[in-house]
Amino acid sequence: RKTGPISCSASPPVAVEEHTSDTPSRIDALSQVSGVLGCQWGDEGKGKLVDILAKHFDVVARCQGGANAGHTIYNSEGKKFALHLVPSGILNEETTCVIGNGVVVHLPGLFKEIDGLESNGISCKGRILVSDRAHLLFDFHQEVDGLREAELAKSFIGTTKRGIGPCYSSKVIRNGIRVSDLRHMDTFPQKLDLLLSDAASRFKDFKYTSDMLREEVERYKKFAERLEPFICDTVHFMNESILQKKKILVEGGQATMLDIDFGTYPFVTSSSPSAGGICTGLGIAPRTLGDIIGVVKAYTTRVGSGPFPTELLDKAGDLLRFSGQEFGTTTGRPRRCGWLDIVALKYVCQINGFSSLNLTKLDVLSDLSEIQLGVSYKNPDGTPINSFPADLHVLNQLKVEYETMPGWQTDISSVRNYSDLPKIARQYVERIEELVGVPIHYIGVGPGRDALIYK
Ligand code: 2SA
Ligand code: GDP
Ligand code: MG
Repeated sequence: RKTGPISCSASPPVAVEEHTSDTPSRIDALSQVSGVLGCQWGDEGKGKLVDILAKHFDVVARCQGGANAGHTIYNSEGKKFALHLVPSGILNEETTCVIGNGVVVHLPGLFKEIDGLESNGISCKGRILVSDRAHLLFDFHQEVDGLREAELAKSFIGTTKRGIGPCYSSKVIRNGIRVSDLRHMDTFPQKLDLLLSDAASRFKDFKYTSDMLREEVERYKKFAERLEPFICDTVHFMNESILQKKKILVEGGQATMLDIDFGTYPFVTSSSPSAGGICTGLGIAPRTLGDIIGVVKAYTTRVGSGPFPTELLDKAGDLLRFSGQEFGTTTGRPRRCGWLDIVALKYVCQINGFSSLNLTKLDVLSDLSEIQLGVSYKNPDGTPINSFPADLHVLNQLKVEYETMPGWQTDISSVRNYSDLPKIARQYVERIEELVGVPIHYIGVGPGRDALIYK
């Protein structure tokens, strides 16, 4: 059960027991360190679940990705918020939000997000902690993202152009600039010069001048001052919070099918949105992790290029896009749509060891007379494929075998008890559970906070 406020300093805060007698037992039973991760290609509705769970957790932490994430949430009055870097726990005023070491932070974007939240009456000061080990994502990383995509021409990744790949590249090649470097403005210009010169030598269209460096340094001097109260040794903070028995919820961005290792490489993001990314992106030990909830849409969507075995390229896909309002939260791009892919879901369940699933957007399927589930893959010669293939050639040629189920053709958006769902809708839910072997504990039937069924 959630306890009182925490400070970033090492001094232990007083723990205040909060009475939450109306908490659904599913939420009460979640372990001290829990996680919410995407099971498909992102946009499953992770933000909504995190926002709902936040009031039962002391800390909500992001461990990877950056402002490529787009998490749409609604407050109790139905006001919409689109979050990118700030964790989706921010609407719950007692929750501390951590931006961990594994996140890449674009400061102009972060401040814009904070200003937007504060102008809506949501206080951020003292509630957002930014890791001193997190890497800084500069505007030039975004420009390079665009240049790289242009260079790839027809085989472009379809990135969000938020500079994610270039910033993680700087990190891995070891000339990245971290939040803690903002405390040493004397050496900062030299480090930034190295980064910008690198980009200029690599891309002929990247124009780098000494004025540019001077202006950027001046800008970052101001950012450094503004960021100072938010900077925290979040590794220490997270581990102290665990010792103090605080409840911690980790919010994943993107999803396992976009994971740099497990996704459909190279059509992936540049971080680890899977369970492993929680430990490396926050500095907490694997044995501290408890429940990890996988969020899976009742159908599948993907933005950007890359394999999508169950994609619907006909009117059925358009129908899902419009009923589900499938347009990118960050870029507004139309999302590709298709049926639920059980082969991919089983693969993702194996990698993450989910304790339960949140099936979202079940309401979007309500108009359909028939629903299909992709249950197995075959090679063009008819031989079975027993696991999710790494090879793009195999992925691009395989045939999906479907199970067809009837649609329930009834509006379910106001249903709040599992037993009140039409029998055919329950059969769909239970067939998914049976095929993947992980229980579905939460079912989304609308975008609002209340539109959740506890099973
Ligand atoms: P990037 O920008 O380097 O991470 O892009 C690499 C691939 O990862 C995909 N990606 C995403 N897919 C779904 N949703 C994301 N967030 C936004 C949203 C996306 C948007 O919530 O809607 O607004 O377009 C996200 N972020 C990265 C991306 O499409 C590439 O396939
Ligand atoms: P995230 O990136 O996983 O947090 O997901 P996004 O916020 O990018 O996209 C999910 C979209 O679906 C958002 O617009 C949510 O408001 C909406 N949403 C979430 N759950 C449900 C649901 O159960 N039903 C419906 N109709 N919409 C939902
Ligand atoms: Mg999203």
